[in-house]
Amino acid sequence: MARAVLLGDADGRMIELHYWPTPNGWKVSVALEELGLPYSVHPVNIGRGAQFSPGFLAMSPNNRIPAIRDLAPPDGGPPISVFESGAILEYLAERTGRLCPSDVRGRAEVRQWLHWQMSGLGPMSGQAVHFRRYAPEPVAYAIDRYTREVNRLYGVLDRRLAERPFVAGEEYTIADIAIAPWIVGHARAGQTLSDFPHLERWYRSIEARPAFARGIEVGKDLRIGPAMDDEARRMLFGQTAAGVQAAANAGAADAASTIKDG
Ligand SMILES: N[C@@H](CCC(=O)N[C@@H](CS)C(=O)NCC(=O)O)C(=O)O
Repeated sequence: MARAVLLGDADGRMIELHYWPTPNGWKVSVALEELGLPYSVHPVNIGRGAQFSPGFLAMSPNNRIPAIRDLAPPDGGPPISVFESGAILEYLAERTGRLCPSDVRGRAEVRQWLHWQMSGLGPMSGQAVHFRRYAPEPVAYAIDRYTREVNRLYGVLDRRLAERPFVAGEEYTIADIAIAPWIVGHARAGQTLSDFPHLERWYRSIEARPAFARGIEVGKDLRIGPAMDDEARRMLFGQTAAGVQAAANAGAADAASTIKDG
């Protein structure tokens, strides 16, 4: 029986990207650019509470960007939404059959480095930047602890890249796409790239990819700088279970305007 072919939104864009220009958001904009999938960008102003809007929470119950909605899923069914950047990268790779090898060994390589980024490099770099740039007063122990841990992780990555062009081997994969956006802010995390020559060589080769550059540019004018205002601080750093519930009940900001056509 013929299956209805869903082409996406009115303009034929199959993926909605719910996004703010941060390292976790860039992973998905970079992947979508690399894959050449038609997508629309829906800014979620996390400094103004848009992550608590009911529409966004329905896709991303953890009130964090990024999230996607696939308007034309391959099974022909209703839209599929996915949150967590690692899960989104895996979804897109599976959806397209690209950016991840098909053999069991190659996939295992990609997955372990993807999860290494999700559980280690991302959260530790986030804490390092938080205590180095955003904490209301300097906390030497926290700065030292997270800057050292990020340094250790850069060392792990450097050794890995000493023996292969890309993180998972010979090919550029979603593991590279997960990691590289977190290297963009290496100075903010207290790291010097020239201390890690293999990592630096790899990062320069990725930075030179047009799709990477385009992905990082998506919504760049929206970025929250180091001079974060009080409202953004409260939204981002004051969250508790009760506070998030209250914001969700209040139905915070509307996050549905499109800023870029894919
Ligand atoms: N593990 C999550 C982390 C996502 C995350 O931390 N997103 C931040 C921006 S980089 C965010 O949405 N913050 C909003 C908030 O803290 O409410 C992922 O990789 O998707």
